[in-house]
Amino acid sequence: MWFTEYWTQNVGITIKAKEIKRIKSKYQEILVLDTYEFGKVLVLDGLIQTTEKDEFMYHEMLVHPALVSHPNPERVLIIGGGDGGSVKEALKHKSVKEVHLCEIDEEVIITSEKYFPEISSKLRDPKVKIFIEDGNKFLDEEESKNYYDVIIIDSSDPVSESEVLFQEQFYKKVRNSLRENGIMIAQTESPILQQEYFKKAVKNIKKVFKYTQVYVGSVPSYPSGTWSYTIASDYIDFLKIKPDLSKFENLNTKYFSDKLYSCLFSIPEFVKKLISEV
Ligand code: SPD
Repeated sequence: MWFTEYWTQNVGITIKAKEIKRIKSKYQEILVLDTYEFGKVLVLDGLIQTTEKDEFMYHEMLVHPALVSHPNPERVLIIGGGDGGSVKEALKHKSVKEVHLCEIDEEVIITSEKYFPEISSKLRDPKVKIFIEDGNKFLDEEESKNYYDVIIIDSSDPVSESEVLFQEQFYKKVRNSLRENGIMIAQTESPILQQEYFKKAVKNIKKVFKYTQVYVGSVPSYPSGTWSYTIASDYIDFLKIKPDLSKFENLNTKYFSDKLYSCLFSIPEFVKKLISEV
């Protein structure tokens, strides 16, 4: 049997599956595909979120640039990311003392623990605290204010519940929840097939933070295969810092590296042009 995700009205990705499991949660339809090429694949409301084959490409690029850029990241918040891939990467950094995961849909966590044991393997680590809540509301709580060193927005695409996670008001709440030297990193969609989403997210992030940089990476199962990430801070000028090499040690990564970090912000000209238009 075949599964198709429509990336636009005119193009999509089609994957052959041995088996498809369907779970209906309070928020969305969850599919777990057992595929020939991508291993197990997690799909939310028709959109691929995680595949066993390429999850490292996305999660490493989402998590490590922010964690190596921060001088001493101890408290990390992940909004979304119920599959556990970002938690797994964040815990590789020795300085990290606590990781809060705020996922709106508990069923995503349950499904990931059942079908993606490796990706979700660190969700029950003693440093991890899971909150089943709307990330936007979570940041209204007094305890969140001025608390985190790094906030990772591991959202799905800006539709339904996730739409708010791409808005200026939300990024302001993120900024207020960061303490000194705080850094936010957000996935900001495909700069090829989702240019309007990309530009809107970058525009809103730029309105809120003093320093903002975009970088791109490859994720074959995501629209166009080229994905963007936007890192932001009121304290850290990403173009000026040079993280200590020891921060890259023992990360055991398959995509990210110190060499990659050294040219992270050398992005393609067409992406620079899109940013100049926001
Ligand atoms: N088009 C899919 C974009 C999904 C980005 N977030 C995925 C969450 C995986 N942890």
